[in-house]
Amino acid sequence: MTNNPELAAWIDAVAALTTPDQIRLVDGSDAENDALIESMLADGTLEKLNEQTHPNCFLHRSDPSDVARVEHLTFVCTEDSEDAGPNNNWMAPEEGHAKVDPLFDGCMKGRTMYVIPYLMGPYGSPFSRAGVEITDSPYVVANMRIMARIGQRALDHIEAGNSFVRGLHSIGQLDPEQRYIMHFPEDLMIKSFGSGYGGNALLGKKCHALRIASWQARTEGWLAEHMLILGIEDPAGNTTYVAAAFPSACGKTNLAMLVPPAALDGWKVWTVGDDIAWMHLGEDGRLWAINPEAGFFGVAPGTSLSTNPNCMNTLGRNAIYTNVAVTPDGQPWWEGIDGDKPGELIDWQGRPHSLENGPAAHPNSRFTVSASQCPSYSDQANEPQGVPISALIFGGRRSAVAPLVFEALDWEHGVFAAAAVASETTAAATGAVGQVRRDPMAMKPFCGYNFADYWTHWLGFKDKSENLPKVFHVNWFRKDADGNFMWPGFGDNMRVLKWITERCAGQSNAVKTPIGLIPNGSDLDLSGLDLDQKVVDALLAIDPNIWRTEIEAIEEYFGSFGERIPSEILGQIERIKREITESQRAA
Ligand code: OXD
Ligand code: MN
Repeated sequence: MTNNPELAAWIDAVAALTTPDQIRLVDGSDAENDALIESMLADGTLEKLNEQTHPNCFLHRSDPSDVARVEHLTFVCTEDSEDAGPNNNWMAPEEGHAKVDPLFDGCMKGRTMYVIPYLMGPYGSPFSRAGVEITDSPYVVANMRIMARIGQRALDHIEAGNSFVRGLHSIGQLDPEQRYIMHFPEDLMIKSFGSGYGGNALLGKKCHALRIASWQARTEGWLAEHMLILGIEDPAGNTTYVAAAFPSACGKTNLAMLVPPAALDGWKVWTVGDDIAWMHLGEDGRLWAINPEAGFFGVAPGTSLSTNPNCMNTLGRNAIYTNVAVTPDGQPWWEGIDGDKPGELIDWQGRPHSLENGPAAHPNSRFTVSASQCPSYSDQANEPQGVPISALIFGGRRSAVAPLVFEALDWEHGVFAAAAVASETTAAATGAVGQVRRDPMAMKPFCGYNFADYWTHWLGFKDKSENLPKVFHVNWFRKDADGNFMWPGFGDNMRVLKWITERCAGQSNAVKTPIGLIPNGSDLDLSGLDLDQKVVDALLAIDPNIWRTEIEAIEEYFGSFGERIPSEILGQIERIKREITESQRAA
């Protein structure tokens, strides 16, 4: 199967443990994919959607107990618990293996074991990394084929002597009581059992490209982040690249594919990635970013021609839909899609839709589709060196407190502001929705090591370069007293992106406040937007009393990291508190 002795030995060991009926090395070819799809149609894993309206599209309904990432069952197994940190569930590696290995024992009996060599990142990039996922799920194979670069070229990369991450996955019996997503960063290894869903099962994505890669990135001096990457082209044809981190289901895919409003004629957005960025310092001191993924695994509900036309024009063909509803004529359907709700629908569990059963599409229903189909896909997306990043943007879903946008005073303050991000939880993970939690750099579920060490790693970049990106914080989700969103969001977010590019070019103004640099209402291009000046002022206002409480909450959160917390972070807290007091005295 392979001339790499380490890989061959691991495949043999896994086969001996899991006892599959057959073993297949996945080559990623069309013929192989067609045969897999046929077998999944035959056994009901997939359903064919309307070929006229959605050519080559399929629906998968997952087990109803297996619909999202399971953070409480996700572990980072390091020798020293302090290395995993309070931000992760921890187990000693020995204990982690002892917990899952018995579950894998014989689990592939009667099944085929697929060996998927994959590459995260463009072919020929010095920053791309390989992995091998062994799985008993053909659905995982079909999704990995879209999300990563799989098959012979990935195997060639491994056989050329490059290191690879070993990921073992079985759906087991899809029993939530026997579900574990285990990471062994010291051994570049993942073991995932009992789930067939998204980030739990497509191991190249969250497990490898974020948890394991963030560990490698710290050791090797780069950054693996939960960020979209986009290019903003101005009317003169200059493109500024930015990377932006938002928690799951907070609009990364929409921002990555944004279509500017008509009033901002001549501006364009180019999509490089919608979920993950790997960034390295270039010789010029700038951060250069690649998207390790090749596809989008996006949240379906809310996606429409008005919220994300580029996405709608991406996902109408060659896509796998998971847990969406279907119309009587076999078209995928979800809450928020264009048009009137059809009178009859089959819901995500395959039942005739009835409101008593909740939404027709699961709130975390997804589409998997190749990035190359996206009309706004950047011609730089496969550049081996990546794209140079001028701004890093962080944000969360906050109905109160955080203003529409602020710019950090410098790198150190930017790292603090990113580490202090809070956001309301969404359906992307199991658990309560709508609760504010700290989600530093949008990496709470994904940082494969102690957050305090992670912030130290981030802060360390200031000693390595004088050419780092500017840092911004945004919040599209402020609500008024009646619970309505105050900012239109979606395409109109271009107005904020425009101000950000202007700031990167040393243009446009800002006012200094204790929490950062805020635009005046007149600094934002609001042409063609019918928004009351009072609303704009409220979106940009910093209330010192609210911010004092916020800083206290941030301080308490950082306190949970004990002595490892970098002094610069504590210094920022003191500075902001002092400046809030001074501003109140002056007022
Ligand atoms: C994702 C997530 O699937 O963040 O990208 O949950
Ligand atoms: Mn994500």
